[in-house]
Amino acid sequence: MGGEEKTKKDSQKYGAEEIQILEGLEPVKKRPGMFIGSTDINGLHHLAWEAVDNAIDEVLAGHATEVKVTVQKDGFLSVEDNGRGIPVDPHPKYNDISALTVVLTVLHAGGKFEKGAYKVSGGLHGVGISVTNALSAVLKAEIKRDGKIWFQEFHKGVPEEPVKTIGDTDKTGTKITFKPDPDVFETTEWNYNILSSRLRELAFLNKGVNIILKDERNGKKDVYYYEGGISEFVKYINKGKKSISKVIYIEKDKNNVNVQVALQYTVDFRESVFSFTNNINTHEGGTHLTGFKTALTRVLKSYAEKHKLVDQKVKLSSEDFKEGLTAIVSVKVPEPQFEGQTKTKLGNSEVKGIVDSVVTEKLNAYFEENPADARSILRKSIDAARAREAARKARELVRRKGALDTAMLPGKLADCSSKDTSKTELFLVEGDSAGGSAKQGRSREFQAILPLRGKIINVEKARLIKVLKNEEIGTIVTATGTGVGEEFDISKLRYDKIIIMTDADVDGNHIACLLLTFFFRHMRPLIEAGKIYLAMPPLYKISKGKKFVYVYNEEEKIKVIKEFGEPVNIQRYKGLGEMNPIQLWGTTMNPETRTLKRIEIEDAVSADNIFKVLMGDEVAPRRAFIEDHAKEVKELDV
Ligand code: 0RA
Repeated sequence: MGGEEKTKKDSQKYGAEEIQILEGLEPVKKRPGMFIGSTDINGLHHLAWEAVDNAIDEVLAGHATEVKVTVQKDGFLSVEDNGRGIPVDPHPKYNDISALTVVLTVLHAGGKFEKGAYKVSGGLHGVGISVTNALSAVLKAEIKRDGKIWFQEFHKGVPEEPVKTIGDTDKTGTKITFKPDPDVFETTEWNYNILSSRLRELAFLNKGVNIILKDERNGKKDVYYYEGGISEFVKYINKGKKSISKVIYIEKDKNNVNVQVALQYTVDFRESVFSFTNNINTHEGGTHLTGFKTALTRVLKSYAEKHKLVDQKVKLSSEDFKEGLTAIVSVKVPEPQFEGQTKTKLGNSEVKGIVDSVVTEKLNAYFEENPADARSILRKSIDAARAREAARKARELVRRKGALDTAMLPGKLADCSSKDTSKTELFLVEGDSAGGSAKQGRSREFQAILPLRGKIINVEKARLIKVLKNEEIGTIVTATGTGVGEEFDISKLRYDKIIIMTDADVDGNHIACLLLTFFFRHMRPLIEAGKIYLAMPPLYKISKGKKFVYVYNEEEKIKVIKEFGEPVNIQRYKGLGEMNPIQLWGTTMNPETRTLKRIEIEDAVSADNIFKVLMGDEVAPRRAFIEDHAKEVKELDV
């Protein structure tokens, strides 16, 4: 409110053009979501991406070598590059107001100075640095050029005073320092993980760019620089996996489109393919990805035929070339068209043919020179074709079971009586004794219990066919009702929440991770829809006389002991099985008092990596995963 008042008062000093500038950012302030997607933590970081994209553009144009991002202690974040510096001279179209002011106060003014140079920013980002300015409580621009340091400060997008000089310098560059507006954002706290994974990704996607991330809140620092670009991205994703080919790197400019592809096969059974357009992760794929897959399939198939590597009985399909494939497809397109539900699908039809022809040409040449790689890839693809046929049969079996309603539900399942799937919950419970307590303690109407007693297969280390034959997995799939893999259908989900309830110990964590990995690999939409939760059983019961409380972590324990005053009686729960049905209900299952953690996985690249690390033989990272990816949901409104 105060901001609006001020705008009006100040505007009396300005002429028509200045008023246009002052009012130019109003749409952004009125509807921030339209410009940055949301006002949650993702929208917050979007402010940084606008500034970073501009700095990266300056590097890609060949004028800068370095981008430095610094999180300050006071909520400010700065983005600095050593490029030419945003021009500060009077802009004739805007009544000779400094070009810097125009860039920061006029929507989409960023690219108007230079025609022809193609900007990589676009699509989701690329709304311009003026949006960052509009949604910042304070933004300071410091420009080094023409021997001087130029400075201008803005409050909620409104300049405090015209651009001024504050010193001399022989350097050039741009530094934008800003503090997001707390009236706009749900949170204004910068998240190091979000910043670092995106900056690392940008360094992979733009080889030779030097990106420095510093966090002055805790002294953390990371430097990202990859000479090999996306080849190193593929190596990073494949770290710890056994490869069966070298990393194959393809790059070519064709019809104004820059095509870069890096791929490698490993002994894994999964596919990890990520595509990008102008540095934006095209989650939904598009023409570049189609072009790549078409070419890869055609080249490998014709190599197999030409060298008589495959007999008549096996029919290779594009599916079979996915197994163990890790690839990055990155294109830079002058005028990208983004389509799809989340505007992350590349639509430009010409790009399909361009990528197809570039990949066909280079891959053919590569395999002629590296026949050993071609042969080991094809050996794996032929294996996959044989396994595919077997998997089809196995899937059908599971589907047939799942399709038949309650009559075919697994015997171990204690189902709930309500059919209202907006309220029902399925508890996956470790062990028979805990399963028994849960069955007795539950709310029978809305809560179903599936005790898991057998061994859960590690899906990272097995083909789908074997996964589905695993009894525990089979019963989970049947109970949820959705089917699995290609047949997966979330509309058939029989529960609103699927809650993993395991002991709070090493084994319990391992089982939770195995289940999460399965959901991530084969029923990912359940995670994306926020349907998967972890139950949080208490670690201790602390009592003194007749008073007692359950505590869920070590911090709480210390607090309660202080509150009660020593001596207190501390009972440690080693497992769910130690609680009687009433206790289990009260502490862990009752929607009115329990705490659940919802599993959220935002970034597929890092999640992919995490699961790989997680399901290796080390125990420690599992705990870290749960901490990082589970968001606490207190359910007070149920
Ligand atoms: C247009 C023209 C010129 C520089 C820039 C844009 C520029 C923008 C940003 C945004 C962040 N860092 C930047 N660095 C440069 C300069 C034209 C000239 O010097 O002739």
